[in-house]
Amino acid sequence: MSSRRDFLKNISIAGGAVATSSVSTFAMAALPELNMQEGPDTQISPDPSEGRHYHPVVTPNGWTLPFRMNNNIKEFHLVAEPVVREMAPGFEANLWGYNGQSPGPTIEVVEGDQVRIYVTNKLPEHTSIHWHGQRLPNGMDGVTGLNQPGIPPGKTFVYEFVARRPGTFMYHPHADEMVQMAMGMMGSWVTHPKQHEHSLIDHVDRDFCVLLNAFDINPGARTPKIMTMVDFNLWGWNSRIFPGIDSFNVRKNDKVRMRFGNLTMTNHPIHLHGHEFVVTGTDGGPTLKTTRTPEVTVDVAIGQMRQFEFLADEEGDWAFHCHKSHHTMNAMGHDVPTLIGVDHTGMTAKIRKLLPDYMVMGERGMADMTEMEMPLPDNTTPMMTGDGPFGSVEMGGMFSMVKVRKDQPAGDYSDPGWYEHPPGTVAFEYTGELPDPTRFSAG
Ligand SMILES: [Cu+2]
Repeated sequence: MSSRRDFLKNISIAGGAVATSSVSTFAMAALPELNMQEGPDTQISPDPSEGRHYHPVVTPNGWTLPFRMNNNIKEFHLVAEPVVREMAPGFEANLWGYNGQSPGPTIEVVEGDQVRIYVTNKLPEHTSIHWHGQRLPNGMDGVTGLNQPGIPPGKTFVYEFVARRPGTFMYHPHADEMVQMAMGMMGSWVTHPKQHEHSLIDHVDRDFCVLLNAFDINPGARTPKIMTMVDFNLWGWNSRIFPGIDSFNVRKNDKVRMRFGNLTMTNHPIHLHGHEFVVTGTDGGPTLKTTRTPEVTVDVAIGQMRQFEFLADEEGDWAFHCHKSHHTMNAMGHDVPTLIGVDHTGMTAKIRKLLPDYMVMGERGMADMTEMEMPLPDNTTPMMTGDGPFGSVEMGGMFSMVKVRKDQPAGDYSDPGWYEHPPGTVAFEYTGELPDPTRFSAG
């Protein structure tokens, strides 16, 4: 922990989201300043004060790593280390990550930038970083054993390459990969286009960056089970689970870009309500305009990145989630029998004589789970939860909202609260006569 305290001395007051513009010439010879992030609040990056200009992305519940310019080279400093990540209020996980959090900070550069990244290893085993999707010299590709030796604990390696293509990329270890990725080691990388006008890359008003994650952490535990291959129980965006994921707040008629990367071991069909979008990019770069068709769900397969864009022209609080229904649940067991239709009359009282906390679940479906007072272990989030204006949203995991408002002040993208529906625009109860439905009869 002492080295950790040394890092803390270097944290900038605004949580690290400040470019390091006042580095002395003497310091230029040393490692770039180490910026750390301690909490899960979304940090908004200012426009860059050095290097080529770009419009920074927003990493929900995350941040962008500040850089310094050193003789025209853009320098970053990443530290691989154990971290504590609050995945939702009341639930912390012991993960591995970078610079204080998991996922690591987003790295933002401009096409053509010469980039130098110092990587210090504070893990108990060796690591490396693979720059997923980048064109770079083979020896900078980060595969331990193949392209470089692993970075031993306590050592710092330097990666250097030109960010040749604009687009959305990811970074992650290519050393003991199963363990290190199961522990949360990953980050986003955005290369902004060099030209202000690009034929395939439009200007957007809001630009969001999300990494999909899967963890297997038993209720009450804090450390992921690293051997899990399929049966994960926590599905996150930027290592947060609903209701811990910030909403995506936009103004009506904003052009919005979403960048989703998948370093889990299954695919995630990401679904947006109330709007259509087009896929404008993959990890291979911007898509051709002729390939762009309207969609409301895009499957982000394993090891893929998908970038999609839409005009936010419908006001409201629009659900935005993975469409795998098990991925919008928090920790649960999968070996529970289906009890719909089973008559439990009298059984609970009998079993409670033996197990005082016993509850019957599922005989009317699982929605009761959101209201019941089943005792949960400490450091656990209910499996479906999240209060909305009409009750429980009954969601967990990979779920958030796109909040579209016409009266959001310019430049203010704070959470506007719940949408106030115009009168007569909310589904309502029918209270008239209910005639017997006419049913089809084969006779
Ligand atoms: Cu999913």
